[in-house]
Amino acid sequence: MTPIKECLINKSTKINPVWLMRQAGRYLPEFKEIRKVNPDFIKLCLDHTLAEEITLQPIKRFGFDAAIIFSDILMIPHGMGQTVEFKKNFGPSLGALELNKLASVSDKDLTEKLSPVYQLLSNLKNSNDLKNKDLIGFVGAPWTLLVYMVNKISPKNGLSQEFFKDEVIINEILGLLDKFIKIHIENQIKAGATIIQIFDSWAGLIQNDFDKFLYNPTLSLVNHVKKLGVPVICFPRGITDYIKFTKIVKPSMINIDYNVDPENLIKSLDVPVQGGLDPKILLSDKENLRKQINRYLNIFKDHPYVFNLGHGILPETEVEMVYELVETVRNYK
Ligand code: 1CP
Repeated sequence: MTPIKECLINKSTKINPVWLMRQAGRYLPEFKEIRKVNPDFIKLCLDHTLAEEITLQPIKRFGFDAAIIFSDILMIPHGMGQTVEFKKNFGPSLGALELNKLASVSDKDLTEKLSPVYQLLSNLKNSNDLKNKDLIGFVGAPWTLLVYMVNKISPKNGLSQEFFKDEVIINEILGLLDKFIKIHIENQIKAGATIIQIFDSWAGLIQNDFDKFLYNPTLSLVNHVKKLGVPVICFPRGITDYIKFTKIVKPSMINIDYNVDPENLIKSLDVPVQGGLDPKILLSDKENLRKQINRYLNIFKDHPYVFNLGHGILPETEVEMVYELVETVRNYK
């Protein structure tokens, strides 16, 4: 059994598996080399040979307990026919939202357009580098994808006030997202994903209608993944009530963000936990890094816990610090 599965099943395990969100791409020099000569990000994600190499880069260096496929949450809008571009020093930029066009996309269209992602998973499934490790497939949660599709740029560059004006459109997009995300999940599992993680990176922006934007759509996906017999990790970044979230949504594991107080949380939490460490700690020094890692490991000593970060690893992270992180987690007693 893989270390993460052991953690999910055996509640008294002392194992602390480790992997890092956004471990593939971003900070590794060998990724930057590939990226330099591949300016079209979507095209790179759909090149299964290069995507396989990038997925395995962090595994070869650090021996993490899981590989997360090199892909992106915005592959779904791309698969649904909305243009997605990644601009240097700016981030994603999405094209016009033509509902009629999106509504006419069939299951088969999406599956065909994203077929290199599934090819990537089936190529990785039997890789020697992934013996006794999990292969993590992922999706964006409906809320976060809705934000990008309607806002067209990252909300960190501003969230349009027009956003909630047209309820009919919002409801229609949420319906389409539920359908297409489920297809993407199912295709990934069939191709070899052993765990699915749901990234709700902008969940913290939800101000009202939590049932409609957070709980109901996430629960619908979680139930779908469970029905397919695979564990599901939820990461509703920035929400204030993780306990309520886990009670309603019941993920197999919850990834906490770095604003959560782990000591307080653990008192009333009964699902396995992943993550928490502020990725900025990796930009400090080794002594501080060891101290902060040990703090999380001590708090979760008697709780099933997968070591990870409280958000994606930052592009400016030095490789040396990642070696230190893995060694500290592995040597913890
Ligand atoms: O080199 C580059 O310019 C590309 C950088 C990059 C990479 C490496 C982007 C652009 N996406 C990815 C891959 C990616 N994205 C993975 C694959 C595996 C990995 O890196 O480990 C995953 C899991 C994601 C998920 C993702 N994409 C999220 C959710 C997680 C998170 O960090 O919050 C989000 C929000 C995106 C959108 C996205 N992709 C890329 C950018 C610049 C953005 C926008 C971020 C923003 O709005 O601030």
